[in-house]
Amino acid sequence: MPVAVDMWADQIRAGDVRAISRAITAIEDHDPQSEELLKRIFPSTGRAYVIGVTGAPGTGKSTLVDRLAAHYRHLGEHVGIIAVDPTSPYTGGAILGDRIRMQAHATDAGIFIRSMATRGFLGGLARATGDVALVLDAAGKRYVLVETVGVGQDEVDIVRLADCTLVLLVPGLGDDVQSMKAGLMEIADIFVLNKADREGADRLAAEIEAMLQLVPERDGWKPRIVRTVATENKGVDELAGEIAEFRERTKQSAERQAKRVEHWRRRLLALAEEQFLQRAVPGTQGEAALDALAREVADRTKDPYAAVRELLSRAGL
Ligand SMILES: Nc1nc2c(ncn2[C@@H]2O[C@H](COP(=O)(O)OP(=O)(O)O)[C@@H](O)[C@H]2O)c(=O)[nH]1
Ligand SMILES: [Mg+2]
Repeated sequence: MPVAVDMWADQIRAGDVRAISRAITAIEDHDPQSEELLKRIFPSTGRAYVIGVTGAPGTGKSTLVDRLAAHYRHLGEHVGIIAVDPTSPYTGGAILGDRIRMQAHATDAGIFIRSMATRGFLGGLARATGDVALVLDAAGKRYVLVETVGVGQDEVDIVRLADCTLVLLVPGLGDDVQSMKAGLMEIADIFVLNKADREGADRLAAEIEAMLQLVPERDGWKPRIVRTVATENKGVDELAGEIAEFRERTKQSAERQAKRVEHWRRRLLALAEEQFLQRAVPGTQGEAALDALAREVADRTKDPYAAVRELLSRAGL
């Protein structure tokens, strides 16, 4: 097995599409081999620039990601795309629209697109996405674009793994800045005002501007607003320019360093939690056992400390 995993890691480093696909499936399936693999490829990671693209469904994330990917491909860079969209109906793990996009890029080995199945992760989705990003990083993708719907904590966690976060807003969706989740406002490095061809773009830009007055600058960076019409490829070069400037400005910043440490701190805790749970309440009965314990505590038939004690001893601790 070690030899096989070594070979697999080599294939990934060489950018082999099938090896990458297999790795992602192994991560999604919690295959123990994925851990061995990730250990081997980790030294080859840290070179990709991860761009998170988030916003409500229908704001044009997929369309924009596609255009941005094409932009980077024109520069000769290899690109990886991870689409995480729990609101989309999945058919065998891939969103239909993304499948079509995949076919459009099928002849280009420099671009890798994968939809993540979001079922059955139980909070581990961010971890899985992070691991997939590592695989694409090791495979030589210089840009990794992560599309996610900005709705729940899971999504915010996913976006946290990005080096640069784009938040998409569109005019006239009843998606006013006021109603936007505060969490999303805080993580936006660049606001993309997509569908700028629509009425209400000026008003939305003014609203974002007004809101930005209230947000303190981070590391001397005031989030920018870029107008795009993704379907017509308008504003995409400007957006890439802003991303490049953000990247340059934050390269040496203490904030970025702190963000990376914080990122790994979260991931280490998530990994530890996952591994602990696997030991304490393993297998398919695991969730049920945990539920049963939680119910006992809720019913006051057990105190929480006794329940934790039980979990710890089940894990052999
Ligand atoms: N008018 C207009 N339509 C757009 C624009 N960008 C995307 N769309 C359309 O909006 C719809 C949703 O786009 P999609 O990329 O799937 O959004 P997602 O759900 O955020 O990934 C599609 O029909 C796109 O063609 C834009 O800039 N202007
Ligand atoms: Mg989409």
